[in-house]
Amino acid sequence: MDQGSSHSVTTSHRATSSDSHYNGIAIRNVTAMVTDNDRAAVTITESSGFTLVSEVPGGHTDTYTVTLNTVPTGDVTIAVESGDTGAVTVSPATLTFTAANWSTGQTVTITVVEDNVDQGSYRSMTISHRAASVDAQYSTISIPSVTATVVDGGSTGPCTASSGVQRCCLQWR
Ligand SMILES: [Ca+2]
Ligand SMILES: [Ca+2]
Repeated sequence: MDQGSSHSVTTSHRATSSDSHYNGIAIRNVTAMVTDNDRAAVTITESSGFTLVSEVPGGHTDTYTVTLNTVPTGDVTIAVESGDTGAVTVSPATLTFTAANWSTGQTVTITVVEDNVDQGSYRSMTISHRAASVDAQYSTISIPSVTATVVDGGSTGPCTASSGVQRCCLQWR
């Protein structure tokens, strides 16, 4: 049940005892903040914590998984879109989550497009996600995008960027 991001719960107590000093005595109420963990959300987990593909053989693909955080009231489809299909492609293009498989990670594979064109040492591509569902919580949800680092085949430049690029250069240069 979704009850908002958080709400307070008041627990009252009253003692029962054969000791007349304690029987029926009022005990101070306890109020606790309860965080609702039933809020609709989509979790994206990048393998190794980042997404990087390289035009150099051996590094063409990378993957990440997608799961829902709550049981949807209807099927949820998530469209996966590459910001530049001339640079990277995605597969599959659509993920479908049901009340039966919502918590099972579905894998998206990112594949670099080998174009034999020197485009500089690396570029960042955005992979975006858009949900559709009869479940209003999921049809309106904002899903984080994935940033894929694309290393060019002609790259010989110094590795000065993020850890993902550095690892790639160590591995593939
Ligand atoms: Ca990865
Ligand atoms: Ca290229």
